[in-house]
Amino acid sequence: MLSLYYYPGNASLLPHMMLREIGAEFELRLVDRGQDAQKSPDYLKLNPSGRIPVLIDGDLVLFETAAIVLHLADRFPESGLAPALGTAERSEFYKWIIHLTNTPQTEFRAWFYPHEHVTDEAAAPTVKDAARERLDRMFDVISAQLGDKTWLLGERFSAADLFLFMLVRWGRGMPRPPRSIPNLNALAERVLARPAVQKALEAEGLRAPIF
Ligand SMILES: N[C@@H](CCC(=O)N[C@@H](CS)C(=O)NCC(=O)O)C(=O)O
Repeated sequence: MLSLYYYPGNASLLPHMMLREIGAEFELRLVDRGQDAQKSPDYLKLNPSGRIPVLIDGDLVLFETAAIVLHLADRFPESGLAPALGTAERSEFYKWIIHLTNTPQTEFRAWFYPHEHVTDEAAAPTVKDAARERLDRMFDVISAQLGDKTWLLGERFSAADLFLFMLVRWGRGMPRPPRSIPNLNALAERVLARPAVQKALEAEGLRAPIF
């Protein structure tokens, strides 16, 4: 049995959407951020960083969203959420998962949690502003790479598109939201139209406007 520790709209949304795409049997376990449950002793045993998500797969306890993505893609190859091993497409897939996790996803931490990056709280707004500028540039780079392709890998949908969808969603409160970039908006709309994605959003209680 698979269990996903989640909070609505958090990084857990990505593996949640994958589990729905796969059609796997799984349970959702809410981490109550209102109570700081991600910092509770029980949760820290699962993820010592105190961050969401965690996936339990039998005896395996996995934290780090990108690791969970790669694990699920390998565990359910028939889902087609990643190209076949050993292909050039698979390497492109790795590129995107790693780029999205360690470039924009990491930058979003500075945007959402600027106080973590300062010793003087008064400086937090400038950290947020600088994160916004970097995120704007990052989304421009992703948009240029995507071009007029349907999905990040071209004609083939993959978990990387779910990842990008989640990040576009996270940027909805930015002065220049990523959805204002036409090809990013079009990709996010295509992802949003997928029945599995609709189910995940509904289960997390996320309603329009989604991004
Ligand atoms: N690198 C981690 C980052 C996870 C992360 O930052 N999760 C956020 C929610 S999106 C979180 O747990 N925030 C609450 C906190 O840091 O206390 C991953 O990808 O799993």
